[in-house]
Amino acid sequence: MPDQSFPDDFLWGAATSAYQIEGAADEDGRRPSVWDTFAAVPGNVRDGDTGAVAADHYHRAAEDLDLMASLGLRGYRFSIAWPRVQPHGGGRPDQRGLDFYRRLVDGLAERGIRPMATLFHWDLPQALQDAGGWENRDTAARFADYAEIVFDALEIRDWLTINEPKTVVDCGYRLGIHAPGVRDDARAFVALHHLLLAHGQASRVLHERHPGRRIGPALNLHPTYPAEDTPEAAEAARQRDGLENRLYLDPILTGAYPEDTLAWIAERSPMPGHIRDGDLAVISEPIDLIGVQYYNPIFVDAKGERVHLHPTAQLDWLEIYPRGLYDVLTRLAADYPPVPLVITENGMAAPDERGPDGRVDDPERVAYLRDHIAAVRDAMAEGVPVEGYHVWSLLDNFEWAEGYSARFGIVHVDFATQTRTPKTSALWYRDLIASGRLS
Ligand code: GBH
Repeated sequence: MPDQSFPDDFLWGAATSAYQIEGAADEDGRRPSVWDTFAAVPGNVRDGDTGAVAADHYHRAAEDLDLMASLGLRGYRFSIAWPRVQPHGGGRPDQRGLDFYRRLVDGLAERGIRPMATLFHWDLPQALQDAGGWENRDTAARFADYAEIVFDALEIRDWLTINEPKTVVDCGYRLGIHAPGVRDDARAFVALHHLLLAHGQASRVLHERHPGRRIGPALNLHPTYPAEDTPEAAEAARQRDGLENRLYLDPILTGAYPEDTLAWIAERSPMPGHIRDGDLAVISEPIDLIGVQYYNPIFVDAKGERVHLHPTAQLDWLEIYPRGLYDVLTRLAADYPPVPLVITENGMAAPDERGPDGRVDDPERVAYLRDHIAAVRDAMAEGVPVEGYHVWSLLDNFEWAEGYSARFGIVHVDFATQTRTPKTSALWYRDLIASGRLS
């Protein structure tokens, strides 16, 4: 039986993002982000839900901090809302927005919880979208300005740049199911290049201004596998790996786009023409950590179509395959230069409801977390440098196009009353943190 225990200093945390929990969309000077605009259009979000109130965290941060402490969390990953700091996407910051995050960071420090802040979790100021958004190269420069403001204002050691550039590209610009709702490959990959440029520029700013602090991207990685034992399926899986993983990992970690994937993109997008001399040196600014986000594998058949070979959670993309997390972690260690890894998201959705006894029992989530955390431990046993694990999510929240119908929290939120109830999984996680070992 493998060793069940984790190092004493393992960072056990939980993650959230601003638009998904804060609400208070019009308060303290905040102006709309692309998600306020997108969610306001009927048909874009299930049931017409928006993040206007969400989990009301902006008004309940003190209570939520106590909740984190009661679970024994050692780390908390949250994101900063750019439209609170620079409501119009540029210029002098609004101090009220910064003060909210200063108080949050102070509250974490008082409780001995380590902060990890994401600069951008999809809530681009609408004013910048009106100027072209990520298709406009200037947005990367605006992002570096914004990053400098928050780096200087907040006493935080560990930072993440862009949350899941791949999801912005795929869901926001190819499928059109996330803000800004574009369905155009030509535009999507131009946006991709500028997202990566923004990542690199902000990372440089941190290193120049705050040596000793750490920064990296938060990448959703999807291990790809052939669904059948044919050379065609193997080749389809290799191609798909380019679009899912190497397209993000290679430029950041090795300073070059993967040639096969870039050739595929060149047939669909003017993106290669937007790569200027020096861009890849910026994009490959050395990083101090990789935020690894893992939810599901991708199995493809000979035609390159995704097929599901395992049970799925509430959302049909959420095929459950814990071994995929082990494969992602060991692959990073084998194929790329060594960088400390932090799991910045992992979790599952369920339509959890409070039972008559007032409790919320979520045995499927307990099993999901247990099996994925065991996969992390297996990778660590082989020497993969994983520093921590953040469950997605601390609270039930606004699940983007799914609205409030999909609950990812280990803590249930009754959105009518904003009552928080730790689910069985939260109590299980609390016990795991306290003991430091899976049993
Ligand atoms: C993460 O995204 C996000 O960082 C977080 O905000 C979110 O709440 C959490 O995970 C749970 O979803 O192409 O129709 O099959 C996960 C992103 C979600 C991206 C599913 C790809 C596929 C939708 N992934 N999506 S579809």
